[in-house]
Amino acid sequence: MAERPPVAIIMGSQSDWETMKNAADTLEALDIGYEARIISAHRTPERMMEFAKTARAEGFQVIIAGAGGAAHLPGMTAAMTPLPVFGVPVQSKALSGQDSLLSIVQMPAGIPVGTLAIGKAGAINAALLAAAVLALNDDEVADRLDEWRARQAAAVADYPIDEVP
Ligand code: RP5
Repeated sequence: MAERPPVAIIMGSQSDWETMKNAADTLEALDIGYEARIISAHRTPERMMEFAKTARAEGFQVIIAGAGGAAHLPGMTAAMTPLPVFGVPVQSKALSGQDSLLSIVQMPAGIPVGTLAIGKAGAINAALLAAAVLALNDDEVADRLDEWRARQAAAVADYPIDEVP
């Protein structure tokens, strides 16, 4: 069996990729391997079960799950794997992601999903949180995460300027 990368990015639909690509790009910037897959709790429940039940044995260490609307994917996945699951509420058209957020964040006690912000910020932060988890046992990842933060800090100007409209 081919060894899996440490992070799985799963999402309910192709339409989630625009958001979840931000997690993928952030992992790439940190030189952390990932596999991105479309897995829907509603439309492909058997694919979800197969993935979640085997994720740890396959070699994944952290799962980032993005979904929108009645967003069951992160919670259902977390119910079937001991791996840490970070949920990204995708900004839905009807309710701007409020539905996604509440669906993901309000897990009953016993099965946790670490829930991030709605949309792009949440996807980026899910990747950074995944990196922080991996960094606990990987000094090279820890160093790259430190460098990423240092670059971010260095890019913030001391003083504001007038922007060209
Ligand atoms: C959810 O339904 C997906 O996560 C997506 O955010 C939402 C809408 O999916 P599409 O109708 O765009 O495929 O399962």
